[in-house]
Amino acid sequence: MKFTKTAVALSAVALVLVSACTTPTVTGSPSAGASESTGGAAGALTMTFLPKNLGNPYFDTSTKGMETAAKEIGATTEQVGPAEAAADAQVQYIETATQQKVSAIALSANDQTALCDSVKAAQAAGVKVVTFDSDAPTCRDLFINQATSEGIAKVLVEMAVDQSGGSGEIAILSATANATNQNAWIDAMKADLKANHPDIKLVEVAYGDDQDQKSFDETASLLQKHPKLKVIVAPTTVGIAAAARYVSTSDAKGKVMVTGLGTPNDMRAFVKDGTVKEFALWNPEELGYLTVHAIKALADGTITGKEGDKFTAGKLGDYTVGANQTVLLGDPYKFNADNIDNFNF
Ligand code: RAM
Repeated sequence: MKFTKTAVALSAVALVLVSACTTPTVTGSPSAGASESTGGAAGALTMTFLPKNLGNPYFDTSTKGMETAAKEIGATTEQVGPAEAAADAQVQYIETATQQKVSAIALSANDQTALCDSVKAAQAAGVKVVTFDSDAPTCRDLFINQATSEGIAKVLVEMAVDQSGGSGEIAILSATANATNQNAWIDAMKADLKANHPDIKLVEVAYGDDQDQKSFDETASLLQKHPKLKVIVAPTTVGIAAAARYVSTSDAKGKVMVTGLGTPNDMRAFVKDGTVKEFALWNPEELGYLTVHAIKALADGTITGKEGDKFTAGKLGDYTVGANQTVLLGDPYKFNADNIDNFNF
């Protein structure tokens, strides 16, 4: 497993060093076209990074990992993306990258299938499309998965069981209703709850759309509609931070626990003030770093996406492509009052 406490603490140090000496390119419009050369020679790889949305600390961190790996391999990179996490808003960026004939697009897909026409057009023009974080399983060349859906769901359910005492009402505050990743995790959570925790009742799945204000408002509404609620599980870094902020200053503090997937830097204050007992995540910086090394391996023919293909991802070491053209980063990790100060992302 790559995501040990030591590895993350070291990578947090690396993150500070990296951010001190590079300026990741972030452009908000497809026509802005400002790209940053990371030192690539003629014929070097060019990559467009397209997260679900800009301004999300989770993707800021994955981009740092991507930029680190791009420097190592001499690739030229550009990050683009919409302000709101919507698939139709991502299409224009895929089309622009296709016109620019970049070598590859690293995409966190806001929908399983809605991007596939533009993804296929990119591929027909010779652009590799590699999803990371949130997949478009029927059309991409490769998916870099942070952890299995079952593994993520298991950790989320474990925390909900622990924080509810094993019975009573819980609710989920998700990202967008179409997000491939959250929907897969929620389906796996429902299966786990049904099979193993019949005394826990999932009363509602609400959607904050990975927007801070909408997530905050949906939290208020969940608390109002479900007075017996014990736990809000938000499997989104934006949602969990907004839910914790709401609960921390409301009467629900101490009665309704907030858990899910968050970044340690967003959640630290809420762990310290008792709103949050425990939450989980993987290392987004490592996810970005692995994605760029996988793109290089795909572009230079080291891997084709076939199960069993092997490549080396720089300092993270060796990886093997699994079923369905998927590369797995590792396991999710739990953060709580005992360990949160060891992390800086
Ligand atoms: C948000 C996004 C992202 C997800 C994390 C946990 O930042 O929805 O896709 O992986 O939360």
